[in-house]
Amino acid sequence: MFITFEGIEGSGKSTQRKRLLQWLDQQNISYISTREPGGTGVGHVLRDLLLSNTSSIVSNRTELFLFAADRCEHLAQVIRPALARGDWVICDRYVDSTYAYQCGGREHNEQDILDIIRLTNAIEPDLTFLLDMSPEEGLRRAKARADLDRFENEQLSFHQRVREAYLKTATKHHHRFSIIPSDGQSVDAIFDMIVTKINERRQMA
Ligand code: Z5A
Repeated sequence: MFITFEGIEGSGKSTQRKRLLQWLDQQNISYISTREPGGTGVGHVLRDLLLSNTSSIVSNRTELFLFAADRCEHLAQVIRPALARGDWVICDRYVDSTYAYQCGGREHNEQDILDIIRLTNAIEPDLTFLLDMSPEEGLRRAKARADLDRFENEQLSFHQRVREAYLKTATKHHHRFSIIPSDGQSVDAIFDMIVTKINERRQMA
């Protein structure tokens, strides 16, 4: 199974991904855990460029193409080989982040973003968990944890557009999305919803 976690910063993706990895260990399911940007050696370099506050990127188009380049390498080096071996792939952010941040946040033309996503030849995930949260709460958590990166430093309106774009794409791709309302929910309660959904999907397979 190919499972992705999506949501605004601080929404709990990493926390839930780690819980899921423990659960997969208990189930004796072999998996790889990965993320975008930065799932490969090339991706590490791109991640630094994309997230650093001192990055010299000025064009939003450059940013878009760097995320796309990161994904092409990630698919070729990590995701496709793992799925071919029969491993589950658990990925923190993927194509829906490009839609939410570059189309929603940066306000690129929607069709251009869909075309770029198509050109990366991305495999569609089986399940995508959208940890839906108010940007105020997500940013509060992000600020409490560490220095803010280039995206976290954006205005609140940017993060509101990101959230709206996520909800829009989740409605469009409802066959694979599970929207999890995460404001005020405990880590355990969210994880229970995730496992329930995965078990439902396994029974259907
Ligand atoms: N980006 C893009 O623009 N286009 C693309 O195509 C792609 C990405 C792929 C990558 O950042 C950036 O790249 C991202 C979008 C852009 N923008 N930003 N920023 P990232 O993925 O590396 O970083 P992030 O999204 O900001 O992740 P994060 O800050 O690590 O957040 P998280 O993983 O969702 O949350 P967390 O680390 O699990 O939890 C945050 C804190 O909340 C932490 O202290 C937890 O202990 C706490 N937490 C978690 N769950 C709970 C609950 N349920 N209750 C209370 N507290 C909780």
